[in-house]
Amino acid sequence: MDLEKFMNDLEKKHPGEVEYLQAVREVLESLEDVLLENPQFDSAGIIKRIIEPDRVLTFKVPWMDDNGNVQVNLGYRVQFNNAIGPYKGGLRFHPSVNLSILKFLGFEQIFKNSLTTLPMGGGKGGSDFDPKGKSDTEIMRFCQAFMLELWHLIGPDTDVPAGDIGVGGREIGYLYGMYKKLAREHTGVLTGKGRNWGGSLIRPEATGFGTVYFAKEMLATKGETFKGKTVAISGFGNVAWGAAQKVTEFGGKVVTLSGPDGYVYDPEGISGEKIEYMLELRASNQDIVKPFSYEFPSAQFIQGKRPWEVKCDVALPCATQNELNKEDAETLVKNGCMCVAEGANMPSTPEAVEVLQEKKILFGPGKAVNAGGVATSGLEMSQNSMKLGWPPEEVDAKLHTIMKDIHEACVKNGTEENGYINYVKGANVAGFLKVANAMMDQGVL
Ligand code: NDP
Ligand code: 2IT
Repeated sequence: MDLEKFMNDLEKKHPGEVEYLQAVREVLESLEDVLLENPQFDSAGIIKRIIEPDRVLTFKVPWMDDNGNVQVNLGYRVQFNNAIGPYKGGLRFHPSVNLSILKFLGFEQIFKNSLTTLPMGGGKGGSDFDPKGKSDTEIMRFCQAFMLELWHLIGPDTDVPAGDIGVGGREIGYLYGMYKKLAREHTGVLTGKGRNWGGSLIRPEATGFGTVYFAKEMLATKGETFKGKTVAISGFGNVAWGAAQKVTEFGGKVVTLSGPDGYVYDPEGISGEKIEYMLELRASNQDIVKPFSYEFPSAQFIQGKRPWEVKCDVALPCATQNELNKEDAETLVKNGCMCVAEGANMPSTPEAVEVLQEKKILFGPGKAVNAGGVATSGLEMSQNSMKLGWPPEEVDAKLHTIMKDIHEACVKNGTEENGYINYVKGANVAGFLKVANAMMDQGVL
């Protein structure tokens, strides 16, 4: 396959969809050997089919703000691929949301969901709605208006949305309430639900916990553990919160968090009540991390900078895409960082990944590292189908096993001749093979 020609043609078809094109290129680069060894995939047009979503649904979301003004946002659901299960993936509410971002996330989700070992296809959705500065009632009205359009496109065996940036427990509650009213059904159509109404225990923590379970396996390949390690985390949302908890539990010291305004550096470590305060900060809809430094005097706020300039052993980017670039990667390497594991989706630029891999730093891509969130969503779907709820220890044990299995799949499919584990290749190959074989079995669709 001539990758450059293929990517040129794809760019002509989807001009300007930078993030989507970036995600497709990364996967195709990893699949070179697999495609040579399996010419049947080419004859069945698997690549041409897997890179285009089954369908893209867009709608307008009109709603009224607290001042009585009518606001109109755009809503989307990208149903990408359902070869191995119902479409499954989060909803993102952020002003930066556009089709390119949702297509990149939906595309990544196909392989991530395949890696979880659970039967889930790939999808993603969201809106350019900005939760910043909105009141609780505005958020409720927006969620209700959004669901008024989305509800007939989804279903517990069709398409199961969940949270992502800007969509947490509160939003899932409002969305689910409206779905239930319209469909007149109490089903597992959304995951991340409240514990008393069908949600799985530890789903809020799962992405962050899973990220650290995966990073623990990565460190173990070098005979290392989290004990005594200094850890830099970006973001201060759901994923960063779960990751900070688990790193602390494993004996590591989290020294940074970040927001769009800058980062906080706390040499005494971010643990206990400081981690709990992150929840307050997120729920305030203020979009800034600076108040953390007013609350805790040991924390210093560094405006407009990213946390990667801080000396650390392990870096866990948990905020958003393309937040760790080539220079950041070079700084991390220079400062002796041994492991970068992506809690967010595609936070490292391709140039940053190249630097880390060239220097043989442990590098885990988002679709493997952060798969614990959607895996626990899959467990929530199972519990809903069975009308049962498992205790937290049981869900956590299953999550831990899944993350170990994903790590093993990456090692099996990504270990190079020199012994270096190319987790990017390993995750892409393992995730792809299962979906491609299912597509082969099901005919040209
Ligand atoms: P949250 O909304 O809870 O938090 C997102 C965090 O990233 C916030 O701190 C947010 O700040 C920050 N952020 C957003 N944009 C920027 C930016 N441009 N620069 C710096 N910080 C920014 O979302 P999650 O924690 O759920 O998601 C974080 C990442 O993890 C995303 O990449 C998401 O796709 C991924 N992920 C989430 C999963 C989940 O289950 N929730 C599962 C797997 C992956 P602010 O909102 O103030 O801009
Ligand atoms: O990126 C992701 O994997 C998520 N936001 C979670 C998706 C889900 O369906 O739980």
